[in-house]
Amino acid sequence: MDGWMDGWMDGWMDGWMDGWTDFFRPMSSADLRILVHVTKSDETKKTSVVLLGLTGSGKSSALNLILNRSGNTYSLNSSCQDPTESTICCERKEIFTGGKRLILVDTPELWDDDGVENTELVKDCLALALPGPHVFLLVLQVGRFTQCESEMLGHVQKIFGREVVEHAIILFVHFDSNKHRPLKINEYVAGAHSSLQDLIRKCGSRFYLLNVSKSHSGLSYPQVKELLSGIDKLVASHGGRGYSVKRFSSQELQERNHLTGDRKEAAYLLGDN
Ligand SMILES: Nc1nc2c(ncn2[C@@H]2O[C@H](COP(=O)(O)OP(=O)(O)O)[C@@H](O)[C@H]2O)c(=O)[nH]1
Ligand SMILES: [Mg+2]
Repeated sequence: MDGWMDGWMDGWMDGWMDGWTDFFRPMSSADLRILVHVTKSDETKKTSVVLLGLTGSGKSSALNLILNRSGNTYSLNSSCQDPTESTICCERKEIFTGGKRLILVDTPELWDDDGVENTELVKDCLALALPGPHVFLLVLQVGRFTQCESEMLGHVQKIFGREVVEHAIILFVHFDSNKHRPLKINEYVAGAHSSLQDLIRKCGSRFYLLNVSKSHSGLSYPQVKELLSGIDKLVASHGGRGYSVKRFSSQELQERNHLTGDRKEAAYLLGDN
């Protein structure tokens, strides 16, 4: 009897262990293909937002605030390996917010004083914004509107195409605002220079404000929420379709993103659930 039980137990244990050894075996290329396939289909559901503007306008500060307020930073890709204090390359961050993944692409100024684009940076930013970009945030600092700011939309349209305005939102960044007299952005815009009003009008009169301040940060929670909902609304108005810049093929951009893409998928395999 003992011998029969032993034999039965051994057989049962072998089968049971087979299941576990199968579970613990290293992933085959077929497994990886399935996982990568899943992550690729997830990719197409993402919304991506590119932050554009002059150096010092507040793009990186705004992006960091959005990341802080919406939590859950997901992954990071960068078109360069050597991040420094000021932005010198395009960077991609992801957050999980409102049940969706949102890609945020930070950029350095993409044009020089004569408005001539840095084509490599432009390609980087578009590659990192795949499957979009869906929205362009044109970042302006409150209280600063010089000749350079008034020429910005012209440069952006030259680089990305005239229709870029249909996917654009103006984002005002206010540093060190007065907590006792918070800025009312509608009043600010109503009293602004006509060329700023013109710029806003060309961008469908879509504008939002973010307060960047170390001393009083409470205001920025509802501001980030409003901005994210404005982004959602604009994306929905385009049926979720991204914007394509005709002079770069999607194949070229996908290939450009290939290396960072590999790293991204590795991050999903480790961290996604
Ligand atoms: N007054 C003030 N300036 C800030 C604050 N945070 C950043 N800055 C400055 O604002 C400028 C814009 O910052 P940044 O977000 O890097 O601009 P970007 O070049 O558009 O990315 C930089 O010169 C920063 O030093 C802040 O809390 N208060
Ligand atoms: Mg920056």
